[in-house]
This record gives sequence, C-alpha cells and structure tokens, in this order.
Amino acid sequence: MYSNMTWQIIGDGAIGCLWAANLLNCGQQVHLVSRKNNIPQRINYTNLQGEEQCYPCSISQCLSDTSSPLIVCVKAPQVLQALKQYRSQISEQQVIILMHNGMGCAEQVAQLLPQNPIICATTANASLLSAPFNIVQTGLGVTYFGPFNCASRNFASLLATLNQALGNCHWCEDIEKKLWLKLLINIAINPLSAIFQISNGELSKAVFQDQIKQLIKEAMQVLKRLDLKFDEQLLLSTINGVIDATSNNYSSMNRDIFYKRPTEIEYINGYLLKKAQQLNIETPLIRKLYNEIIALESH
Ligand code: KPL
Repeated sequence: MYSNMTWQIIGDGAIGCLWAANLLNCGQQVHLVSRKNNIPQRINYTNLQGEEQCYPCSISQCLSDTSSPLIVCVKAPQVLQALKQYRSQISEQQVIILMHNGMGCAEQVAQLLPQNPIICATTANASLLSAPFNIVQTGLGVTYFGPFNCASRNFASLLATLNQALGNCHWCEDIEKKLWLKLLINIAINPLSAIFQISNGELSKAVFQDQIKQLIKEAMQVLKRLDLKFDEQLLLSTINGVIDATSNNYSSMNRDIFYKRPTEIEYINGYLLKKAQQLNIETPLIRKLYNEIIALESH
C-alpha cells in the first residue's frame, strides 16, 4: 500500500512517545508532531526491563507529508482541535488512527474530514512521561484497531508493522464493542480515583467496590437498550483485573485533576450520559461523578 512510509504521530505524550519509540526500534520512519518550542530530535525510552534507549527522531510542529498514516495520540478533548489545526496538511486519502480514552471523537472527526479513512484504537499499554520526550513503559497490554467508516475497512494490513513494534495488536471489525469495554473500565476507575485522589489499587476497598457495582448496574441498562451484550459479573471481574494490574498507578483522570488539566470526562461519563438521556434512562451515580469532576476541573 505504501512504498516509503513515515508514521506520523500527533501528540508527544506518554502514548505518542511510546509508539514513536517502538516503531523506531523496529526500523520504521517516524515523525512526531509536538506543540512545544525547543524540540529535541530524540526520544529517551526506558523499556519494561529498565533498559534505557535513545532514539533519534524527527520532531516538529508540522506534519511531514500528506500521504502516510496519522496516529492521533492526544487526549480526547484535544483531538478535534489538533486535526483542525493540521487540516490543510491532511489529504483525503490519508488514514487517521485515533487512540485515546472515551468515545465520541470519531464522529466529530468524520464530520471534519468526511472522506478520510478513520480507524479507532484502544490500548492497554501503559507508560509514564518522566520529562518531555522521556518515557518509561509501565505495562504491556493489548491494542485493538478497527474501522470506524467504510473507507478504513481495507487498512488491516497496517497491523503487521504496528504489531511488530508493540506486539499484541489486533484488527477487530467490531471495534465499537472494544471501545465500550474500555469506556466502562474508565467509568469505573477514572472519576473515583480522581475525586478521591487515590491510586487505582485503593478502589478494591469495599466502599469503592459498592460504588463500582452501582456504576456498572446503571451502565448495563443503557448497554441493554443499545443491544450491546455484556455480562455484568464478567465486566466487574474485568474491571477488578485492571484495578489489580494497575494498582500502584494513578489513572489518567487522577493526574489531570492533580495537575489541573482538562479531563476526558465529557468523552467517558459524558458520552454514556448522552446515550442515557436519549433513551430516558436515569443513571444517578454516573451523573453525580460527572458533575463532581466538572466542578473540580473549574477550580
Ligand atoms: O485507562 C486508564 C486510565 O488511567 O485512563 C486505566 C485503565 C484506568 C488505567 O489507569
């Protein structure tokens, strides 16, 4: 499909740098797009074995070309803004891969760029940005990619390289269900860990477990009406599996509140609340936590 391809990654955060470093590590050409001034031309990466590597990398404030794939790794509230900013440098054939928490962005991107192939991705890989362009990988996980629109259906071949870079990458025709699963995990973990400023592991305490059960019960009513089949008990054990696997970590929303940054709440609880409202379903605890995060964000 591509002869001389450069992976263009928008977003120099933990996930953007993680993909950049791992693609460079397997010999791919990468161009990282950053909004910073004084940009170095390298990424420092500490892998899961604690080995430090320095990868020379092309980094600038612009896209490098109008044909190779774009991986958008900014947080949900910044996706549309970032693509609007680079719109004149994006061609209609260019495939756009969206990788962030929450749902609702792909619809916005499809309105902005109606001809472009759009792929949605969700990853369980974890990394920490210890300083600008310095990342430490903290967890290995699965990444699912799948088509959001018809135009992106024949891009599954991109997976071979992505899989070579980070492993455990899968093409999934029913990506919506995977995105919902991640959204439900985030609904259970992110607002509670952010409001109480606790690590993910603290959520295994009984007081939080009761709230998580309530959150999932409320979400299940919406899922049923949308004909999305999830088993409540399996969902709770998946959520507790993530809590255990990330017990020492602070969730992304916890850090956003801590550092007074905008959160992804609108694309997590907000997305579910919109669906619930359309279906006339009450989801009081999901709404309460949404309101509390909105209040914290404006402090
Ligand atoms: O996706 C996450 C996040 O922090 O946003 C989880 C899975 C909750 C891990 O912390």
